[in-house]
Amino acid sequence: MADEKTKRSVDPATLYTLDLAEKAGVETVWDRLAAQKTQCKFGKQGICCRNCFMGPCRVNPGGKGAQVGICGISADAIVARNLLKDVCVGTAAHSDHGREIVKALALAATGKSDVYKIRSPEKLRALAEEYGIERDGRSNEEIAGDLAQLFLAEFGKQDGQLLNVSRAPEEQQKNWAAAEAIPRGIDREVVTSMHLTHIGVDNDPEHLIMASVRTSLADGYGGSMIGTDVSDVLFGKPHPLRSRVNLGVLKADQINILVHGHEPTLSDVIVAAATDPELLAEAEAKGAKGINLAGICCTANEILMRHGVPVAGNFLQQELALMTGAVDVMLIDVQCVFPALTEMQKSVHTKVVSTSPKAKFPGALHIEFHEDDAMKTAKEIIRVAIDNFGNRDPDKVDIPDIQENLVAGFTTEVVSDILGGKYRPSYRPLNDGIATGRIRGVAGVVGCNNPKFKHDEAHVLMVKELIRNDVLVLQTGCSAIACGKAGLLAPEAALKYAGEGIQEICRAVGLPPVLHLGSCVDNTRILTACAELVKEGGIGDSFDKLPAVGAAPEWMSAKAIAIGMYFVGSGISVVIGQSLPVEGSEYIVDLLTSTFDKHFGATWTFEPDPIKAAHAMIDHIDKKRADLGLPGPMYDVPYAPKTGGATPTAQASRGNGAATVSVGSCPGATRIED
Ligand code: NFS
Repeated sequence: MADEKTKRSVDPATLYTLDLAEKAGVETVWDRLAAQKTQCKFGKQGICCRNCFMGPCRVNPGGKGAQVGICGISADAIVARNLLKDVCVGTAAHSDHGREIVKALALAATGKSDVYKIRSPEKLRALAEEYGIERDGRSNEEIAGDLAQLFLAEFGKQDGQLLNVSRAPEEQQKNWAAAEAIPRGIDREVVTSMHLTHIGVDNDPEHLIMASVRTSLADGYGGSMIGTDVSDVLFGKPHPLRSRVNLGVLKADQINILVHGHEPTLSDVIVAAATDPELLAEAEAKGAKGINLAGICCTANEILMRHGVPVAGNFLQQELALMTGAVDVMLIDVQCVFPALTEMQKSVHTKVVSTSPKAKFPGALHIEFHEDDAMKTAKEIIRVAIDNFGNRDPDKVDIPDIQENLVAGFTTEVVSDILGGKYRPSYRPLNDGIATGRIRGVAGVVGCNNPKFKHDEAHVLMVKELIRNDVLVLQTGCSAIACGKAGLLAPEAALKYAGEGIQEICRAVGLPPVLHLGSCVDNTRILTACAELVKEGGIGDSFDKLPAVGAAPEWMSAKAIAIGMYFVGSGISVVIGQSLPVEGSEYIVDLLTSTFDKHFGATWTFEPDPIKAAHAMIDHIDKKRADLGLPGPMYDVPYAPKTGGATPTAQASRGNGAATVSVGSCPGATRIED
């Protein structure tokens, strides 16, 4: 295989199918990245302003050319305003997802839906208790109706504060109040922040950044947190289960349906429909040995967590899955879906079926999904796959025989149940493990793939180095899928990769060293788990004091920025691979990477080398331990050498202070002096 190609991924199934794509002359995301040539540095640094149409303006702080925009706005404010817009987009995406799930809860409350039911009355009643909803003598449906209305009101609330703000420790709430960052209503924060970014409104850089914190908190403690809680009520609370991951989960002799996107309202129903005896009989009549369901991206994580449905791959594998020639339908809904899929389907027999009223893909077969008709739509889509099975060319089916075992299904509650035993749920053993230094600390490693980085490499290297140093790792999203493919979520990973301390804990309480907590919306499980650590006591009485840290080494989406911002705003420092698009303003870089510590007790760090990033995370954990007066790690091991850093692909990302990328795609643009 050509050297150039092996630079693209560490995953053998990805390399195998990349080879298939090359032989078929089919373009992939890596080819399209290369076709971009050099990317616009003004955009990358956040100093391109398109907020009014006197522009677009490009400013070049400290260099040649314009120092301010045509309206007179400073580079600092342009950068802050652009970042705020990104946070709005990410928050809107998560929160709109959350809204749909609450609407499905309202439907379940009517008792008339054949698919949406209260599958976790326990969680429903726990939430009702938390929010003061009457439970005695009332049916689950009655309670669910009240809960749905309460949550819907969170989206439309105008003033006051979101209910879940009170789930955060007091210190965080004080910090937010001081920074005017307490989120009022979910939709309100997005709309108000978008207003702030209009020409001639807010141009105070710090004020804009605080608005981005407030908006991101409306995601973390609003849309996303509600989305996770209600998904548990509707689709069942996840429990640890075994499954498999990577393209080898596709089956040559069965009808393969891949679900790709984010919303469990559809994918969960597809899981039920795929076992319908009538449909199975129809599949058999067409010569298939069954209906095989698998997933890509976060919708895969949703049905993996609750049903053990195998995961075919993460973000950068969505096109390559089609190259196996074995996917009869790829069902897409919203977020992280390449428009290129509809072009890709032309070279194979796959039918791409779009389902969301919010996302149409020209060239896809559009079968619109509505919650009140969910099962009928799910069956219709499965029938498209059954019919399309006959169009498969068996000679072109080429599924890499590559898959890994994994364990998923961890939640805030599950960790407590496992540690404390079913009748005495508790975080005490975990807190004790951390306090003694057997576990050095906790790291959330989450987020996307990005073709600017060698696919999966940064996730895998970072997580291996963390667990080797006795840091317990919590994962979600495409990062969890990456580590699953590398065998890090398998039960035997502790013995193979973890340090002695983690091994002892894993043996004693039966936890793996890397816990899969679900989709990106489920990053809120990390917040609620941290709240439990604080409540249990002994390792810090607020989030910013915990020996805990977050990372998104291969991030690429606006959602990732919103997530990072609500973690940092919550006092949990975050290390990301490529920098945020803020480097056109030294003031904003300094605010996010340093001054934020005074406001929130946490900062952003930009570090593309995952080993260096892991070491920065461990150092951060050690500092938090020292601040708390906790002993050092029980089993200290030397750091791994820093030579195994992430490999940038065609479009090199930059490390701190190492920018050399020239401006190419803005006509008339000149290079910015670094
Ligand atoms: Ni998260 Fe999920 Fe993956 Fe990134 Fe996209 S699927 S919500 S944004 S790419 S982790």
